[in-house]
Amino acid sequence: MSVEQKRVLVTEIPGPRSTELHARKTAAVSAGIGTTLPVYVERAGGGIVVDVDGNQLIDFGAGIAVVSVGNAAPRVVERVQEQVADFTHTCFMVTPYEEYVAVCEKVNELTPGTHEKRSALFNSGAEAVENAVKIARSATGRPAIVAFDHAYHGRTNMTMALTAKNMPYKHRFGPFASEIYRVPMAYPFRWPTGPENCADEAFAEFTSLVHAQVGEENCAAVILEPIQGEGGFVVPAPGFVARMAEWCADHGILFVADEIQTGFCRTGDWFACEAEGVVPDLITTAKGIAGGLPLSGVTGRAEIMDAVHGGGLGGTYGGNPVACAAALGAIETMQAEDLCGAARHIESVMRPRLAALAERYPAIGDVRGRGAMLAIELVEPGGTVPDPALTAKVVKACHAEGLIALTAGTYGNVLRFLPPLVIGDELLDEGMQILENAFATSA
Ligand code: PLZ
Repeated sequence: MSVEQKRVLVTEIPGPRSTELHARKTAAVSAGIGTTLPVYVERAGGGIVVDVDGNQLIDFGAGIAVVSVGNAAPRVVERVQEQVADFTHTCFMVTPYEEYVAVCEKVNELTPGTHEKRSALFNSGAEAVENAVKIARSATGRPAIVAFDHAYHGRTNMTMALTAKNMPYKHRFGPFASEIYRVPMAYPFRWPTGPENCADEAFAEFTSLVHAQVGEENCAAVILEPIQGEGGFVVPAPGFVARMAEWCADHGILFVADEIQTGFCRTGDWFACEAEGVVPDLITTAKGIAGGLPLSGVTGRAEIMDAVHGGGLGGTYGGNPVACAAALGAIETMQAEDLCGAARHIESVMRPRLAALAERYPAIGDVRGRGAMLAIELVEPGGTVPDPALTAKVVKACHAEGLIALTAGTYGNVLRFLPPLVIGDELLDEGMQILENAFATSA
């Protein structure tokens, strides 16, 4: 690895060069584009991000669950360099190329279920979700799509409609796409009658709302993140997803798993649905698939994916050859280095320490997630009243010590951890130590 796997702080965070660049950003870039941590990056690899001031930060964000194989992962770099020198673009819909087909073959093989599958490739996660909706409507001839409380599916018009949270994603951006219906999420920590009743009651509410407010025969698809991402790493109550998927199948409703954040080894399996034993009809993927290059996909049952008329799906750049080459390198890395195993190892290191932290600080109301997708939810002790102020304070303290940490959650009170799966134990330990210190000084 070309970047030394060591945290180094040589200036305050952000340092003077980053601050200078940030002033240029403010003058040149739309204020609508936010910044979590204004350190400007020069290089990155493994579990380290190097900034323009020479600081080396520990990465617990992986660019929001993207560089699971590490930044500039050797197999990704090699394949991209070869591809970029051969050709950069022809448009797959005009004159196709093998790399696109090879990515589809791989994803068809790796996603849950042994049935015949087809895939289509796009550029961003939101674009994959848009296309899953198009495919589901076309295949079923039905209009309605059901999404969940706390869901996040993107920032385009259709995906804003599917996304639950107003600020910052939807505020003043309406009107939104129609025929989107929302149902409660089986969110154990916040279920009004307690976590033990969550799966049963959420399932009952789901079926009752779909029946009464949508009508099963009007419903094309239900879309769910098997572990919610931006919504706060909400793990649905055990059994909920399987019952819901089975009920959908009984009513000719497609079950779409949005695995854009959870997919490609992140949760310790290739896809998070596997832990529930659920085989979705359609799966959306992006983020981890291509080691940092923009690529996304929809994968599903052949008869659904092929129901769309010829030429009905596509886009100029969808499945760009360089992004496909990166994906082949990333997937090869996941297989060769057993990154599903690495994600489970990360959980075995982090979860006990998060649990111990929760014992010490009653503001930590819940520790949850799976694999290398873990989170803590911060509340006023003893209850469920969100504490976004403490969350912001802790994350700021982490940043100041050179740990890239992210928040999430409808109420902005979740600290989430998404390290690259190739991070070493020393950095993982040091990152946890920084988090523990941040609680000691903030809580
Ligand atoms: N579905 C489950 O997590 C992207 C969003 C960051 P795009 N999550 C990170 C931000 O603030 O924009 C995401 C996701 C799930 C869809 C998406 C959308 O993927 O590649 O950002 O379009």
